[in-house]
Amino acid sequence: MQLTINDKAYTSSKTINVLNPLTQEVVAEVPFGGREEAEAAVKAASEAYVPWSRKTADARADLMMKWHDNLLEEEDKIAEVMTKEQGKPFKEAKGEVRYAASFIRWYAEEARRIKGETIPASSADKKIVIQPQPIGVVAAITPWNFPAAMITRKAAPALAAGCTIVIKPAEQTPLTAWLLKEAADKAGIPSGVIEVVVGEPAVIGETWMKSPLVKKVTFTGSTPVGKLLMSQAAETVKKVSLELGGNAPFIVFKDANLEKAVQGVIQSKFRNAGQTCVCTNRVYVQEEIMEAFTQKLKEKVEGLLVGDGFEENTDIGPLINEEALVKTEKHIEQALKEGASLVTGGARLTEGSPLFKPTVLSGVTDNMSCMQQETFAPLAPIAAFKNEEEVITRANQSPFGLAAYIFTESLSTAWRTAEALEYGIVGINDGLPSAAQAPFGGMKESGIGREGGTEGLYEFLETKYMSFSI
Ligand code: TXE
Repeated sequence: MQLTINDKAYTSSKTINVLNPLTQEVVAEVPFGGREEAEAAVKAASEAYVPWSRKTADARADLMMKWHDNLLEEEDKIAEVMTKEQGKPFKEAKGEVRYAASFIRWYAEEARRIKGETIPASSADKKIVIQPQPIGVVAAITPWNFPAAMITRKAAPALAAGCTIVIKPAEQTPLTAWLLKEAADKAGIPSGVIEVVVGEPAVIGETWMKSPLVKKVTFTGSTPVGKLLMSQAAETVKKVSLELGGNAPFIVFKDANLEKAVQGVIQSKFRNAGQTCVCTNRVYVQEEIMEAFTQKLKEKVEGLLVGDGFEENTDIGPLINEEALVKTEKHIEQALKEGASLVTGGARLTEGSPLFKPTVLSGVTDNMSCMQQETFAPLAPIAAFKNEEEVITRANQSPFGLAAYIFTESLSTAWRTAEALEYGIVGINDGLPSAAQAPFGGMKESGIGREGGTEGLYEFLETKYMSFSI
């Protein structure tokens, strides 16, 4: 695989193998860059910044739309690579390519609507004009769970705003990132506007955080790395957007439509093998319906097929690596030891397999690690609750605040609960609340800033005001 920076091929002395998480076969060997490559990318992005930011919004939007079209044209090719390096079912990978493209389209349209305003000044001979301007070169560090969408959700608003961007994809999934870059090149997006560097995370991160040329960092990944980047970014006072972990509560009130609620858990918990930051992590069910709900969920979960993502009927692929499997096993083992019951699943498909059976636990308590930490696996722990006030308190007892879900047929219960939850995203009878036009992001330790929607665009814009004396 030929990686380039500023159109020049780079062959780092170090390489890494990209592994197929299902078979452990080597999908590709790629150069693993370091400081030199990180600096070269920033230099290229910095040189490309002025010409790109001075293009008309129409010109930027047109190029972005070509990028969008290229992604859709190459949907199968990109999805195939994604399934190989990440493991998610091919049909889900195709869905992700379309989702990734939807950010490009939405922001291409939005690029044309970046506008300022005038405000009345204190005297008649003064005019105050507010004008948003691109922030400059942006550094993006992205995770492996959504190898395409996490890139376009950052790159599309950056490009629309007039910024250029350097991207370090996760070392597990560099190939999808590279295909996105190729599609951008083919669209005619000038060299330097998007640069992708595959390489040493800590070295690249530190180089970019120290660089005065980088004006903003946007990161999706684990909380410890987010905190580290934020502290490094402080040195040059960069603008920071962080999308970190979650611990999503899924609350089912006794008046909920059970079919819908069960479907909501399936969508929000088992998609991508449970490796999604908005994944349901704790299911709270009102005690009156506990038995009926658990039985229905058990039936649905037992209908999910675990296997090779290239098999047409596969619903759940492998977990990303052995570490993720061991963490899942530990969470289940600890919960069972402390009194939880196994409803279904609970183990790998076969001994040593990277495939984990979709699992439901009942009778869990809030102090168990599966309720305290993001398991990031197909594990749904269920706990009972008595009333609204109690469940809101328990749901909010977390340092995280990304997504929450409420299932009820009562408008007033939904409204009161949604307002009281300390979460950036609340799905109400909806297990799939993410959308390009919505401001995705979390409260508390789940992050800073929003991605998607108009809010996501303004993360890449500075506000300037000009005061005219006329
Ligand atoms: O994350 P990391 P990991 C959560 C989830 C998961 C856990 C660990 O709970 O189980 O985090 O996942 C780059 N300087 N989420 O280990 O390490 C890394 O190369 C600069 C939630 O994969 O944070 C990759 O590109 N960069 C989540 C990116 O950070 C560094 C998505 C994410 O990897 C770095 C993924 C460093 N020192 C995991 N160290 C979500 N919010 O969706 C690593 N990286």
